[in-house]
Amino acid sequence: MDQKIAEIGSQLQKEFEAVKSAEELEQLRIKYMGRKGVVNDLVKSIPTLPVEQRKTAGQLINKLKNDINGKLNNKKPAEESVTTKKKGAGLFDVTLPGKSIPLGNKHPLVKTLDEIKEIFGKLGFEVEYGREIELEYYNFDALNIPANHASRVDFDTFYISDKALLRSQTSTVQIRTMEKRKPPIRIIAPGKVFRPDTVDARHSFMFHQMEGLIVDETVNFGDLKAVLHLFAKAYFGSDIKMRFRPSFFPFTEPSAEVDISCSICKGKGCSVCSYSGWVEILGAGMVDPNVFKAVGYDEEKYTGFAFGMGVERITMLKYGINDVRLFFENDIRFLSQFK
Ligand code: 2NM
Repeated sequence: MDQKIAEIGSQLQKEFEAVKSAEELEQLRIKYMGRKGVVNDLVKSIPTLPVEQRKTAGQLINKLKNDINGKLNNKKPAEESVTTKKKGAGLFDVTLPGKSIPLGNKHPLVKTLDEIKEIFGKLGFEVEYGREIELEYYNFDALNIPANHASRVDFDTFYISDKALLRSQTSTVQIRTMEKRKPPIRIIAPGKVFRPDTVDARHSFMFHQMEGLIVDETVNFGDLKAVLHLFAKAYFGSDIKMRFRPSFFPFTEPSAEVDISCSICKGKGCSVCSYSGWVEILGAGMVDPNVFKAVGYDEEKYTGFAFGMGVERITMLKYGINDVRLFFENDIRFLSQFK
């Protein structure tokens, strides 16, 4: 038996050395280790041996098994490296063009928000954030929108409870900032707002607003026009024109709606501007004295202006996007266009 096992061992060694491919190696594995293989035959013959020889035979067979397994495992990587070398793989041609790795990019709304912050930052505005769940007081009362007043309907609101709601405008941030700081104040407040609108190409129940506020002792409507004109030229391009139309907001007096010459057709008339040549980009006005009273400012001493714009809206006007839902569907074919 010992003799036989030793012979199998040396036979195996020779056959291993001759192996050239993975298939041949597999054949060898089956021949020795398979269910009807050489090693199993040996195991089966143990009961035919005299009792005193069985133990050593068993040990020798186990050792042979381990040897074969070791050889099988060691042979594989060696085998592979032989073939890879043959094919010339593992070497590479440094003159080939590289594979480009696709990079992500900022969401178009984040891009717009970054640009807005940059432009107003240069004009000395600080950025303030507030909370998305607000009290009725900050969303309405402090903004000179009395209870049961018809104008509350314009800012249709998701109520959470009697007094708590999802803010429908970021003016809440302005009120909280004025409550905790004294003038001079120069801030912008970007963020999410919520209104129970039915979703379509122009409406979303959640969108982004960017409001701004300046309060000081001599702020006037001319300052408002200058700041907004500077912003519009920086964001849309220096060739745009701007116009102010009289309007009404409860929190500003006087109030205006502000248009720019259509950035898509340059004012010539197209479907984006309904062939008028003008598109509305924001609302603004001089802060109503009642708002100053609500935050405890001396309304005889201070004046200020405020403005608000839709972030989705100005992004759509700049790039000619015709459906607000595109911002929230996360379709990579849309998002990847804003490098
Ligand atoms: C707008 C238009 C006009 C506004 C007013 C205030 C505050 F708090 F100072 F009274 N914040 N934002 C305002 C003014 C917002 O959005 C279209």
